[in-house]
Amino acid sequence: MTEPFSFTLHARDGAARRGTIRTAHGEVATPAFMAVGTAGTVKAMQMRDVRETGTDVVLGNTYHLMLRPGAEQVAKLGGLHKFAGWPHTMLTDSGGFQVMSLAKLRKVTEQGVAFQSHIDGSRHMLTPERSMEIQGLLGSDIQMQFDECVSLPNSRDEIDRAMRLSLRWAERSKAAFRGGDGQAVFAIVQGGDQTDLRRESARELVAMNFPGYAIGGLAVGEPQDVMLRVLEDTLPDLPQDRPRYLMGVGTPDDMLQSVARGIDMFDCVMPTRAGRHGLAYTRYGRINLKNARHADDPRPLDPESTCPAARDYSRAYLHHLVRSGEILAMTLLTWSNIAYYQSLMRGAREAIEAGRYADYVADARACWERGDV
Ligand code: PRF
Repeated sequence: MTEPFSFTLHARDGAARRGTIRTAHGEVATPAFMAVGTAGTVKAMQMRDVRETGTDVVLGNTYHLMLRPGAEQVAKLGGLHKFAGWPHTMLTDSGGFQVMSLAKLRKVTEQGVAFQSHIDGSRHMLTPERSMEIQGLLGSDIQMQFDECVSLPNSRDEIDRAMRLSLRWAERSKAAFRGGDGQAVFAIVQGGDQTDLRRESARELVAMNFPGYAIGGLAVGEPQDVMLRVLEDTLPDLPQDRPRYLMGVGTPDDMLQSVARGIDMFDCVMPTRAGRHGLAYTRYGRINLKNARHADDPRPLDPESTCPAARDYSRAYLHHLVRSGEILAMTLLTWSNIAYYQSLMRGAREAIEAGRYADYVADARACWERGDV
């Protein structure tokens, strides 16, 4: 028999938390960065190498997988873990956020969202019930409620409307969730940049007693100080004994600042997307390998990294690969970026355990700013 889904807190340093999530497919050390694997692949990577970076969770998307190859097809082939070759914890997003950014001719009603596929124009409907059914067919360990995220800045009326709709969809998502042992459905707090709406959203969701809570509707156009203020307003209303997940965030600095305020989980396309565009995230800050100044540089991205991509190839060679449009450039930079994000989180976990998180953040920032030249 599988153990139930659980979250254990091991240590605290200020508001920062060090914990372990247990799911049907293993343990997740928090604070955690989850690698984005939208269509059942962490683009350009083999799962073996993703795992080797220290990744505990890969994230899949309801929206992409329902359109191609289809949730029923994935289920027929044994579920997403088996299909994608990732036997560890999988989290799936519920689809609404991706519908809003990718689909054509979207129409939001009380029932759900009707839209046309960005792939072939075919018509579909996502509702809380269908989203949870799809996430069940995919078999993910952590499933997200169906919600509506609005961009910022936005009118208070619009933020209010989407937050209340998301609360009603949270109820319906929870009722439709069919997970077994070791699986869980998380709620998503909305409310834009409005403190009172955020707090109302959080309190209503807590009353529904979810096993985990996400903060949605951030990193959607607002400056970092607004995002951090919203976290400070919202997190005290969430229970200490449940994991908190900040969706779609962020830069290395966004993550360290959010951990300091009590966030446990992140996902972001930044390390993977940037890696496909010639950008490296390293201990020494962001390095644009397209830049001619790297053409003669024999140094690796980081000689002390445990990641072969960061340690075993010169910047001159990576520059050459990027300039030549070689596939290997994408693989190596994605790999190195994920490895850096994971090392940053590993360091955060160790620092929280040792009660020196503030120093850890100050040191990381100093190193980004100093660079390596
Ligand atoms: N809701 C969902 N997924 C998301 C978001 C959200 O608000 C965000 C916001 N940054 C990223 N991914 N369901």
